[in-house]
Amino acid sequence: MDSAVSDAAAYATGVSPLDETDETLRPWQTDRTRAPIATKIVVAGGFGVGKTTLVTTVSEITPLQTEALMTEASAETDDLTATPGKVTTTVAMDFGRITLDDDLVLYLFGTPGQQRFWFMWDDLVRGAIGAVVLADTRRLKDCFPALDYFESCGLPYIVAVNHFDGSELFEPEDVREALTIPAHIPVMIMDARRRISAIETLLALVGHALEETPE
Ligand SMILES: Nc1nc2c(ncn2[C@@H]2O[C@H](COP(=O)(O)OP(=O)(O)O)[C@@H](O)[C@H]2O)c(=O)[nH]1
Ligand SMILES: [Mg+2]
Repeated sequence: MDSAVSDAAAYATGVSPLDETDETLRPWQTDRTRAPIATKIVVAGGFGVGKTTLVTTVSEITPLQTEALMTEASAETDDLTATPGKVTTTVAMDFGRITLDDDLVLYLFGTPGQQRFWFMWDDLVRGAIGAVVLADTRRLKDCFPALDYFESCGLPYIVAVNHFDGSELFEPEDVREALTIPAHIPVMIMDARRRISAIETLLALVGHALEETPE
């Protein structure tokens, strides 16, 4: 069985993907007095924009992935013109974990991009503190549905442009204007393949979510 599928199967049978033996233990895993603050973050955006890449780049546990090989059956629904090298697609969700500052644990949930899986979104966002909406400047309109969704449900979000090699590099303010993003919402340019860059994006979201929902 393909490993992505077996991971998904383990998840479905209740074996937690956190029971990984290949990770180094974090202080909060051994010292009960250092209970971490655990938060849930959603990573959204159009098809092929880099959601799975971002979760995989930052996760300190082997990310749960539910990638499936794409077949010709999806040729009409999933547009591969901008990502011709893409051979798999996320059919349910991505899941990963990252500890920041030793006591802030982020659980990352990547949404499936395809519209036919949208029935899952209401479940995915439940309990989340915020969302990162990934955008690709070659296909900006692909992130409109995610923007609309978070606007309408009131979940704090930031926009992160995943800059692909060979695509034109825009200033955050140009992207803000093109997407009509309100001034108080951070817009960043990042690279989902670079851990530091992806972590900066997550920190920006955490900061923004704290501002939006003061306790
Ligand atoms: N050049 C470049 N390629 C990327 C970047 N992020 C993702 N990719 C590639 O783009 C493709 C789609 O990414 P993926 O994470 O599967 O997209 P998803 O559908 O949003 O989960 C993959 O082949 C990635 O290797 C990036 O920042 N730069
Ligand atoms: Mg994916």
